[in-house]
Amino acid sequence: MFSTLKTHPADKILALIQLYKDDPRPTKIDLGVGVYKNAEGITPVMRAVKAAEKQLWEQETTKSYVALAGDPAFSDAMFDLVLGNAVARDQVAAAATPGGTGAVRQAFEMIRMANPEARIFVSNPTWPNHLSILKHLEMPVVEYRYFDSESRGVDFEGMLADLGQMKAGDVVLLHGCCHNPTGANLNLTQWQQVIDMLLKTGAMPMIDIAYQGFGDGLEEDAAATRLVASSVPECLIAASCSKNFGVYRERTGILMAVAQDKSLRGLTQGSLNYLNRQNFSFPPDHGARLVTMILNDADLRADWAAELEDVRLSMLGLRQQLADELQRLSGSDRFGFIAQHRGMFSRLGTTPEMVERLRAEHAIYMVGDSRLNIAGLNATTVPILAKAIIDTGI
Ligand code: PLP
Ligand code: TYF
Repeated sequence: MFSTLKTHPADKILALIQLYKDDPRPTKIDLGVGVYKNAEGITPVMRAVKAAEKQLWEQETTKSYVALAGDPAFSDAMFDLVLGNAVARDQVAAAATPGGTGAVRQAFEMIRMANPEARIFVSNPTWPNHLSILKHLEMPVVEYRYFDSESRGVDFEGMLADLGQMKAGDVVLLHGCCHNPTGANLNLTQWQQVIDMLLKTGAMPMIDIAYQGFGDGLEEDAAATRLVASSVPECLIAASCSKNFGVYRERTGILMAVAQDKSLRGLTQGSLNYLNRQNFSFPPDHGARLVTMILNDADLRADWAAELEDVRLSMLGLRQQLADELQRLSGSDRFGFIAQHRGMFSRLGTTPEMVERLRAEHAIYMVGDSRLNIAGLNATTVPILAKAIIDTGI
């Protein structure tokens, strides 16, 4: 039986982790996988998470099953965090999932169940897992232009032109904030134009939001998602708590479906429950419970928001430092985009050969498409990276 299995290409981002581990050079710098690291290179457990875990350990009396869609209190708390007042609560169906990836997977399956012909429009480039899951599900994919390799910003004209090809029954996958892998994002005026295009074509948006609080702030990063949700009849939102709560391995995420009205919400909720049951039954609870406790307790929430803000500002500071250093060394503004990008990532826009040279000659690890994790840097390594970029001739 097993001999009939095919080999699968490895995830390039995850493969880098091993390559980095195996590199004996003490000066090596890891700018690969998208995990937040502080200046000491540590991915800390957030203070509020530790405090909630302590409380939970003291108070938890059972680990019996919760519900197929997870704890309704988690759905309520995440609804408030992501959607705020954008839509009515009774319009939204929601189910906890194993991480944001689980939410993405369930969203795609729900789309396929509702319309087997649906084409999924994805940005070029997008997070590789989007493509790999869509391929696994054998769903049709159409790429839309996104990254402008000259400006390293968004090719918005190209994007809108490509989205003009959508029709009713299609879905467009949009990154709610902090685009992965480019770091280039739409402004709210551009989001409004995308919404106008959705209304014109009748296509449905699916928003993947995995970095709320990492870009311009918790509220600011949710603004586009809220604008979309309040403007279109239906949408799907896959949200991850891995990064903004630092609970990566707990697998904490949620899929929310904004339905046209209350009656469709019931049908949609039934489908979310059904899909959870088919794929993994009850979703993981531990991370979701911690998130709920934090969001519902004024002190824990304030402490979490403050720590998250420190994380955000530290990444912004590193961006500015890197952009300034590159300006000094290159005598030009051509790296100014690094300070404009938002979130954990920036795409340098150079070739795989140059990325390979950075690894071979300077022990600097970034993803082959020239995506670098800003949080992998600190004040000492920024000048080392900047010099390596210029020495390599990028
Ligand atoms: N979507 C995007 C764009 C991501 O970058 C990530 C990565 O972390 C996720 C979703 C989901 O992550 P997780 O499944 O770890 O919550
Ligand atoms: O893009 C990243 O680096 C993060 C982490 O298969 C990640 O989103 C990367 C690859 C993967 C799962 C998570």
